[in-house]
Amino acid sequence: MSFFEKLKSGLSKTRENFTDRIGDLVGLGASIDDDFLDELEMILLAGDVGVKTTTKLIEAVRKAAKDRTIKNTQEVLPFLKKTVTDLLHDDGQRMRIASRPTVVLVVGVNGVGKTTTIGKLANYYHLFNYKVMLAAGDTFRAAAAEQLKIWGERAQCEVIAHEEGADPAAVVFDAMKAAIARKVDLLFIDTAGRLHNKANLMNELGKIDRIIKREIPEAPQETLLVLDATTGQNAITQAKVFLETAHVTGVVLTKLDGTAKGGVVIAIKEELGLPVKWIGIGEGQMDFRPFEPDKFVEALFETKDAPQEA
Ligand SMILES: Nc1nc2c(ncn2[C@@H]2O[C@H](COP(=O)(O)OP(=O)(O)O)[C@@H](O)[C@H]2O)c(=O)[nH]1
Ligand SMILES: [Mg+2]
Repeated sequence: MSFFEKLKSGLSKTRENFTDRIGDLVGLGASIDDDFLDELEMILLAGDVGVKTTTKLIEAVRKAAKDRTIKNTQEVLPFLKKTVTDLLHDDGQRMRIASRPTVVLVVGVNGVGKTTTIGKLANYYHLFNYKVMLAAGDTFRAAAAEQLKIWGERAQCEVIAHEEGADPAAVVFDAMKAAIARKVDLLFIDTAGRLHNKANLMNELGKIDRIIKREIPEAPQETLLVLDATTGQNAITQAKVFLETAHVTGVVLTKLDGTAKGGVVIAIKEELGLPVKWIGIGEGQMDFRPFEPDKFVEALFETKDAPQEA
């Protein structure tokens, strides 16, 4: 299966719940009136696109209909497709790997897929011949470091880890020293997500940040917030807490495979002002790609009865 096929199959539930329903609505042949827009709004909200983004999209359709940019309901889907693609475009999409080492801090709540994401990132950059190092900053469970070591072996990169219960800041300190000494291109730092409250989280991330900056003042160059797509709009709520505690530069949206809540991608950009940089569409090492708005929208909006576009 090509990656696009895989993306399409991963997004199939979202498509059924979202694009196909829009397709059905459009198929009814009604004009673009208030009833039509209400229905469309319901579908977008049910697709986890979020209130703010949905309102924006509905207003765009209303205006386009008024301007006669779109003349009938059949033109609504292509119009939405283009509007969503435009919304998702962001110059900051790509990860910047300018200086050596580029430090990438990975944050997010427990279970969203941080460690898996780091493993996939390590593999991805290893394939492009970058020298990668991993830091096991989640010291709450021995299993967390073990999991990271397995990923590290697969990607043939060094993993800096301490024993269970160690201070994450100490792991980060060692990793920073090692990354500089061994001239690695990329250092990915895993963190624990099981922090009970915001004060705790701020404290922990603040400490890690100070340790990193002591070695490299402009690092971490990237702070990736990992969000689980299956949680839909809750992911947005979670993200807001992290935005208050860390300088997040982008989002990794995991578990897009097998969820109907893929519309949350659109909400992330609009409601959080953050680019989605990577997406996870499975548990395997290759089930991971840079987020490309065009391809994503193409996969999302390919309806069962829409003609194939060249
Ligand atoms: N289906 C699917 N599962 C994923 C994806 N990313 C991570 N997982 C699974 O989610 C679970 C939690 O992942 P983990 O990396 O340990 O989360 P962490 O607690 O944030 O480090 C594991 O079972 C992973 O295999 C994904 O893109 N798709
Ligand atoms: Mg983990």
